[in-house]
Amino acid sequence: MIRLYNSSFSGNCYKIRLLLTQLGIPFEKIEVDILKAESRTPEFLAKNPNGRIPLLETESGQFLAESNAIIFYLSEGSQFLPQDRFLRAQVLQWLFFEQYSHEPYIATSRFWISYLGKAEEYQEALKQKQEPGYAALAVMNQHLQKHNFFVGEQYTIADIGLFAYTHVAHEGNFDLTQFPAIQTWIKRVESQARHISISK
Ligand SMILES: N[C@@H](CCC(=O)N[C@@H](CS)C(=O)NCC(=O)O)C(=O)O
Repeated sequence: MIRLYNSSFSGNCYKIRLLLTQLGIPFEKIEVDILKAESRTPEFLAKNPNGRIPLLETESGQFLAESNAIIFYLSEGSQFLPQDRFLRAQVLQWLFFEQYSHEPYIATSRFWISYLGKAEEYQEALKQKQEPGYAALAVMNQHLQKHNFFVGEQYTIADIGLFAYTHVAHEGNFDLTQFPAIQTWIKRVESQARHISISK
């Protein structure tokens, strides 16, 4: 059985849990406490030298890190990844956008505020995350004003990748009320078959 080295709070891990559930693929969750540096032990580093979760262990014992690489791998041949070459590249475009322009601002703010409870301590750094975080949300909102989903008018892993931290952006002090198209898209994603919440 597939194994997921997981943290229940992590949006990056949630991407994998959501996709595996929607694909109907059973998997074993192995909880890794990152606050106790369990992803930095020699045993874990032997599996992922980058010392981070999520980490997927395939049935044949191969290890794959990076959330968006994992969902790309798992979705191959499914309805969640288009066949068309250009649409596949657009999926990657949004997944790279998520990692470079979105996650470092929105996910990190959420981690400091809602997981570590250190809003005061990180006040200055949090302030600096606001502008680029809102810029990413504005790009998404603009796209979603004209489209139901991110790629090819169908629910794909691009939506899963971006949904993970966007729907909990308020936990990082980002206000989504000024982005009505994102709010509608969130409801659309949540209404997909076999959707599970981040707490599952
Ligand atoms: N780009 C990576 C980010 C992975 C990442 O930052 N994971 C965090 C939890 S969400 C982690 O493992 N932190 C523990 C550490 O850095 O020691 C991905 O998309 O999977």
